[in-house]
Parts: sequence; structure tokens; C-alpha cells
Amino acid sequence: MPEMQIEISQDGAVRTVTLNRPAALNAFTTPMLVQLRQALEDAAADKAVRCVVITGAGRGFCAGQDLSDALIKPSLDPADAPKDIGHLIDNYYIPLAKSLRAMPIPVIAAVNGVAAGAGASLALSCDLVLAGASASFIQAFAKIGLVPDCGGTWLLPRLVGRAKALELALLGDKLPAAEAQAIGLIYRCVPDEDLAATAQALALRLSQMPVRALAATRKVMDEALLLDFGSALKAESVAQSQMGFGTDYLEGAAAFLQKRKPSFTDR
Ligand code: T3D
Repeated sequence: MPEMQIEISQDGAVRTVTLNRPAALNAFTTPMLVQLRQALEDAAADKAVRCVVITGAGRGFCAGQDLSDALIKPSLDPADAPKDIGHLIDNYYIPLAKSLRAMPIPVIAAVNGVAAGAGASLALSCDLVLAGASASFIQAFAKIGLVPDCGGTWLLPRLVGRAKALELALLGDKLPAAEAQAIGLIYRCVPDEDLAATAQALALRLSQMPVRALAATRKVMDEALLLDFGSALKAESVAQSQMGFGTDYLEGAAAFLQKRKPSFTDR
């Protein structure tokens, strides 16, 4: 059984998952990728959890794939056959990226330091990305002869447009959190000392909202990017119909009419 490389904590309906290999800036190992995916799936299955926060221990958020991992580390001996790193992507990164995208509740990234390579993709896959002022985002892939992965090629142009996405991905320059906010890559940059409390407050706020509708909003918005206008209208109608049968809609509308605070329960 590999040692735990993440930490999990719970505060009310908010579950926090902390990537925990601070000496390597929380770079991903295969056990960590498996543990993170399992933690997300456990949170998805637990009806008491209504929001997840992902953050990192120490001074980094996540430095992407651990490049010293024996699974992928290239041999310096030219006689050795090159390793197929597509195997790592297929078996670890793709399942993680899909689990994150399919979460039935909102997920916040609290980016406490550098987010590089797949670590940046992980953060940017979350629904709301908060970052401390000293945090940064680096599309590190090009620097080591790779392409963005863990959803990076899908996310970047959608978040900031093709020109900026290519600038970030081709040059691989460090993008400070304040600039990431300015170009619309992330939700908000806050002072480092406020990051954890801001993330918790945001998570508490989301956890008290109709989370089923929030997850459905993410889904229809993602789908709408691939649809023509008429098809997007229809997709909205299908989702709205599903929400309309939910307890949360009854509660939300009743609370509005009765001028009281709603109490949402759907998951
Ligand atoms: O096969 C595949 O790779 C497929 C999958 C690809 C997905 C990817 O994520 S590819 C991108 C991989 N990540 C990187 O290329 C980033 C590598 N790291 C860096 O460029 C720098 O560390 C940072 C810019 C992120 C931070 O720089 P700095 O100066 O703040 O810290 P540092 O001194 O470089 O790193 C601190 C320690 O973390 C250091 O260890 P040491 O010397 O103190 O023992 C460093 O080696 C370690 N570390 C940082 N990133 C990684 C890492 N160790 C292994 N893998 C890393 N990715």
C-alpha cells in the first residue's frame, strides 16, 4: 500500500483535499494521481459533502508530473527503448480529469503557490480558481518537449482565447496570479495570508447553494461551447426540466415567495 500523498479534511459540508509532497512542490506521482481521483470520487459519492477545495501543502500548489518518476523518466542510455508516456496519460491523467469534470458538486482550487504543467491544468479544471498573490501558473510542457495535457489544450483556449492560450503554452512563461486574474484565466487573486480563509468562505457559500444546479450549469455551459445556438437552447431546456423536478427548485421558489432563506438539499 503506497503512503498517502494527499491529506483530506472536512469542515461541515466542505471537504478539503491537500496535495502533500511539499519537498517536490507536490509534483504528481502515480500514487498521488490515484489517491486524488479516489478522494474526488469519495466526495462525489458522499451526500454530506457539498463542495470540495483542492490546495497544496508548503510553498507550491503542484509542479505537474514528477519528472523523476521511474515510470516516465527517460533513460540516459541511447540503447534503451523510449518509454511510452501516453500510458501514464491514459491510465492516470485522463481518469482524473474526467472525474473532476463530472463532479456533482462545485470544486474550488485554492492555488497557494506555483501550479506548473499538469498542476496548472488541474487547477484550471476547477470551477472557481482562487490564488494567493505569490502563486503563479506555468505551462511547463513546452520546456521539456511535451504538449499540454490533463485537459490543458481544451481548457486554455476556452478560458483566455487562442492567441493568449498559444502564448502561454508555447512560451511557458511564469504567469503571476494577479495577471492570471486580469486575463480571466482565474476567478480571483487574494493576499497570500487570506487565501485559506477566502477559499473556506467561498466553499461554505457554494455548499449552501443548490449544488446540483451548479454542477448542471457547468455541464450545459461546457456542452454549449460545442453546440449551435438552437441546440444549446434545447440543452438548456432539458437541463431546466430536470432541475424543475428537483426539491431545490421547489425550495428556492417557495423561499423566495415566503421571503425566507432557502435550505437546499439536492445532490
Ligand atoms: O511524462 C510526462 O511527463 C507526462 C506528463 C506530463 C504532465 C506534466 O505535468 S509535464 C510538466 C512537468 N513539470 C515541470 O516541467 C515543472 C518542473 N519544475 C519546475 O520547472 C520548477 O520546479 C518550478 C518552476 C515549478 C518551481 O521552481 P522553483 O525554483 O520555485 O523550485 P525548484 O527548486 O525548481 O523545486 C523545488 C524542489 O521540487 C526541487 O527539489 P530539490 O532540488 O529541492 O530536491 C525540484 O527538483 C522539485 N521539483 C519541482 N518540480 C518537480 C520536482 N521534482 C520532480 N518533478 C517535478 N515536476
